[in-house]
Amino acid sequence: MRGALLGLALLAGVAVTAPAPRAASGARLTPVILDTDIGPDVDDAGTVALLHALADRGEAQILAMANCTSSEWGAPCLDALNTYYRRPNIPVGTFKGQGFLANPQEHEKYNRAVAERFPNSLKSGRSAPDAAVVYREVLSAQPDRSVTFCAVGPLNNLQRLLDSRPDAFSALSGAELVARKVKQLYVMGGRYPEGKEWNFEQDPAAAARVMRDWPTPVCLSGFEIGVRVHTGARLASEAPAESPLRAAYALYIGAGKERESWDQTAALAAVRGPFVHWSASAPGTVSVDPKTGANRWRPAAGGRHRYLIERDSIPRVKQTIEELMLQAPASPPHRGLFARTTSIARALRPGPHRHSALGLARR
Ligand SMILES: [Ca+2]
Repeated sequence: MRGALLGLALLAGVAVTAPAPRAASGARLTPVILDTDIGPDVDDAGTVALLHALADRGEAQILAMANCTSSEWGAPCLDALNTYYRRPNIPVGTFKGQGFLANPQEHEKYNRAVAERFPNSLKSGRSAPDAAVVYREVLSAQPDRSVTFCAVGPLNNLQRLLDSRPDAFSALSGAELVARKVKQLYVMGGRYPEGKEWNFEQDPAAAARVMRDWPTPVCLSGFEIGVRVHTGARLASEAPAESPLRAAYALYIGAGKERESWDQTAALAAVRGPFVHWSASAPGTVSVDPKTGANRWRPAAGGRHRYLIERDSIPRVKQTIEELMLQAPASPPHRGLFARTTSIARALRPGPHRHSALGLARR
């Protein structure tokens, strides 16, 4: 099956470079870096859980994560999820500049609670290193053309990586380092073949720059792919009370309710490739208006950009994503690890719908 998919990928012109490391099962292991705006929406938390599940299944290796908002709670929220999933040592960076959200406090419906109430070693984004520095350090230690980047928020961190200068980790510029070490980029962003979507609109200049200059093949999961895949309702009844993922969904949308799965689709395709659950467009070029974030894909021979196209039924994609989000961490919790979570577990008993003034119109 893998061979057939590889052949399909080759025929379709998808980048196939140096073989990835093999998991114990013999399957290809996708080394992945996740860039996320965790906080303004909750599918980012679902995506972190999904990546850990894929790592526990021997399909992915999580190299690093970074938060791309200005919220001080994004990085510790990521660290808390990583700690719950038994990978507390994943490097976590954060955007250090003034970000795209005018008032980050309005977008902290769950990331602050998870950061404050679930074990993690960062406590605040102020203790997290700069995302571009984390990316440079991690990339410099990887085999050439091996790393899969997955970006599920605005692209300001990726823009800063491209703009980064030689440092103690690498004599290469950011763009050179990406060209050397990265195999491919998956992005949740835009609509296809054209339209407008929240991630590109938040930092249109960054989206335009990354789409224009990112030197590897890019596969995009547009708004239309995740919008019909609703997940998260089962967490309230099937995930343990000490799960920070369950807490995140309950705080964001209300226990037992569902949310669109924009970001999970990009991460699932990043790890498994575009053709396992979807198909992909022909090669082309995505252009983004640097003022409005509106995007357009045009076919182009030798183009680096493809977008996902629905193939599997919506219920089937939903089930795949939900099973991964509900997958328990691979080993039992460390004794005492959840001592501080009892108050949030109590707070998260099913109750009135909790979503606040932010509402549900993310995009
Ligand atoms: Ca996101």
